[in-house]
Amino acid sequence: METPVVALAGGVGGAKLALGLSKILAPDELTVVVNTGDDEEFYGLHVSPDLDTVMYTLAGLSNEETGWGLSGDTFTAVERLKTYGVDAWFNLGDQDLATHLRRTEMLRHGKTLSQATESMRAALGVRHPILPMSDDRVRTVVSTDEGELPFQVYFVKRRCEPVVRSLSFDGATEAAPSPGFRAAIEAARALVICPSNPFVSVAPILAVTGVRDFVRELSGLRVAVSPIVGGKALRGPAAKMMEELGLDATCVGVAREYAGFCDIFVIDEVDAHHREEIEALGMRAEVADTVMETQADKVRLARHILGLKE
Ligand code: FO1
Repeated sequence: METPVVALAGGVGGAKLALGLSKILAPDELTVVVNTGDDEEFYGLHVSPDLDTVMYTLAGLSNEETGWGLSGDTFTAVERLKTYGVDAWFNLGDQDLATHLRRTEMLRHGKTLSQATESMRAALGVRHPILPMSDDRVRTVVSTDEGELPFQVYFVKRRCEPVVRSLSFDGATEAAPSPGFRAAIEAARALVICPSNPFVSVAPILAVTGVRDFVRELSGLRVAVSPIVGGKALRGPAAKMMEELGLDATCVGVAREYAGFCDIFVIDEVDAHHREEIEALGMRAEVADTVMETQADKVRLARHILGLKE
């Protein structure tokens, strides 16, 4: 694979591969573009969960147990909000609060989400660029058997229990890619779609005006990694969502989402028997050990992907 590389990422799964890539590639060889469809205002603050998960992971500060927030954080401020009668179901950690306070203040003073993210990632010592997919407001809405739910209500408050009927990305067609995203994808010699949820992490990025065309026109290698291994999501509701949407909850079902604009689809060793079905979709199937538990796993998968050739 040639550089520079653009990696599209959602939360935890995306952050893991982004970390692996960042251990091999120099800061001018990798740009991580992150979903902001999950962004929401909580307690008066702008929260960007996926941007923060990627930023904290690359800074070595992430909470490995929860997958979100900062390692060793406490929740006394949220407990205090409950004392005031606030229905505080979204847990912002005490240290994490500083990130949301800073971001909100910068946005209120006219800075863009890109500028706020850039300032904080540099302050945390992260050397690789991390960019929001857009500086414009895009919000993922989950249409369920309980009605339309904002993404965080579906995911955190309702613990992904409602049955998903469809997904939409409010504002995506009016949103422009962030300036850095546009520049990075124009310069890119390869694209990696991280093993994030294709419906709620990657789809919002692809829904931003022009992004699908940018990806289609990219001359280098375009590689996607399956977040579904052995018919199960490594994390999160992807498999349950696929079943509810009437899709095949396997790596093949994910591959169908990327057919037409990906050259190589990376599947886990346990899914090697799906190779032919994937190749029938017009993509090359590449078998790898995609489960990333340790840092060595993340670097190993990243190295495998970077070693792919047309
Ligand atoms: N996920 C939860 O399941 N419960 C929480 O209380 C929660 C709080 C939270 C705070 C900050 C943050 O950046 C992320 C947080 N998340 C929480 C995770 C997040 O909502 C989701 O994992 C992502 O949006 C999905 O990628």
